[in-house]
Amino acid sequence: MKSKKILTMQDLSCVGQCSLTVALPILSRFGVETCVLPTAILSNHTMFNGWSYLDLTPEISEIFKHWKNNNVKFEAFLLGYLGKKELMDVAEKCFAEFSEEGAPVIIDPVFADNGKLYGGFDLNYVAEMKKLIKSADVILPNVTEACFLTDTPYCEVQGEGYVEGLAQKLFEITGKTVIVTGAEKNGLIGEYILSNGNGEYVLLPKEPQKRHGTGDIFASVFTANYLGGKCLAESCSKASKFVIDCLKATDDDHFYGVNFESVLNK
Ligand code: PXL
Repeated sequence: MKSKKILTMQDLSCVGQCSLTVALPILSRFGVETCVLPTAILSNHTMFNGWSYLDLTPEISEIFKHWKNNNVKFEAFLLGYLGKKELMDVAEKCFAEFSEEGAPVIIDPVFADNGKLYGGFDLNYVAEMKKLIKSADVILPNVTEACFLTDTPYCEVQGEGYVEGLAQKLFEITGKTVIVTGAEKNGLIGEYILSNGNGEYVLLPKEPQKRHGTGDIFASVFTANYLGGKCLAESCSKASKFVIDCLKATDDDHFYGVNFESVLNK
């Protein structure tokens, strides 16, 4: 059976097990033909102590020129860390020019966690992301990103109705499927899915350890399952279980990512 051809647009961090270095192997392993649009090359992700950053935005118009000449089209899009607000316009152009009819756009906004923006981002970036998510069919913000995108104060303890409220506000912006990750309920953690007016939690026991790149892994496994025809809840559940297996397979002193390679090989 022919696999779906996806374009994933995110940075290439040379070291750090995140963004393209997880999306490409995971999507490919799940049988999805994966094309990449690297937005920037970083020496390592931004949780390390300093990083180099080569902005690839100027190259992208050249890339698009050749794709256009060759009539390249994609059947799905997965966006992760972009890095610069100018890339949001580039992303819009990309959907407009290179989309097969009905190709779903999945956007993980990737700019914040634990109540804070990642290094290098500011509120202008958030404002642009608020516009870009209107082009998505599915968005995958974590709770912090959902707060920034809806101008809601971040609360470490998620009270009754808090995540549902965030999802509802995001639905009012996008009109499409909203999946808030890192949602907590009854001592469990997972996703809150709001789609076609129906809200649903997908929850699992909380893993004590936290590692970078797990959001990117979640988005990749989710996307692979979703494109493979699984429903939203099952795609979330498979992706969460995959991330938990990765965390369990990772040594305590491996600080910058997770050992997803061993889980992919199972
Ligand atoms: O995992 C998200 C991510 C992706 N890319 C870069 C990052 C981060 C998170 O910090 O710094 C460059």
